[in-house]
Amino acid sequence: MKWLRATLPAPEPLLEGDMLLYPDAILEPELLYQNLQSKVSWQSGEIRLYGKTHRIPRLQCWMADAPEQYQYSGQSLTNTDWIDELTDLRDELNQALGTAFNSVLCNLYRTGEDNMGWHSDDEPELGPSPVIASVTLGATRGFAVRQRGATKQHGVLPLPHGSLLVMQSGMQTRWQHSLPKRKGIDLARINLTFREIV
Ligand SMILES: O=C(O)CCC(=O)C(=O)O
Repeated sequence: MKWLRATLPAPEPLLEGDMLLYPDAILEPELLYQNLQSKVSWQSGEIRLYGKTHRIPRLQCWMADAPEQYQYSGQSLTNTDWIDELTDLRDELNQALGTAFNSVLCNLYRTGEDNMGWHSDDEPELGPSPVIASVTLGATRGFAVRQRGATKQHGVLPLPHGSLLVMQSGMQTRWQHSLPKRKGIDLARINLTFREIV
């Protein structure tokens, strides 16, 4: 099954080209959203911060060719088997973007209460200047960015159902991002970040 538009429209460059937004990139976003909700083995993880264990405010699942474990933002993720939808979409993205993605981190934000804190995706496993493709399905949520070293938010980009955001090679060294809580959202959102573990 094809999930990515064969010809992507010209992207909207943001942050001086560190991010490219393709608002309508996924061909059947509703079908992909439903399939992922039911087929991905969503897990509830824990994180240890300052000696205390906290439940992560979202569900997640990590699929990769290798390795067994991935250290990500203070947690250790265990590899699960790929599902067909995501190997298809990974291959289409690699073809369209000239990337070599070999893993995907899936996040399920059940309601507007689920969120992700400020971080850069700068784990050593990703190499010094990773390109990351981020696909959004379901609820539109704001993707917040701020400069690394800053405390003030630079802006918030709403990511709609079926969109593709490509974080280019300079993004993780210059910027941090987060997915803040948003009141009054009952619809779930799925985010897929395709990465290359080098
Ligand atoms: O859900 C999002 O759009 C952000 C996901 C993210 O920051 C990540 O997977 O590192």
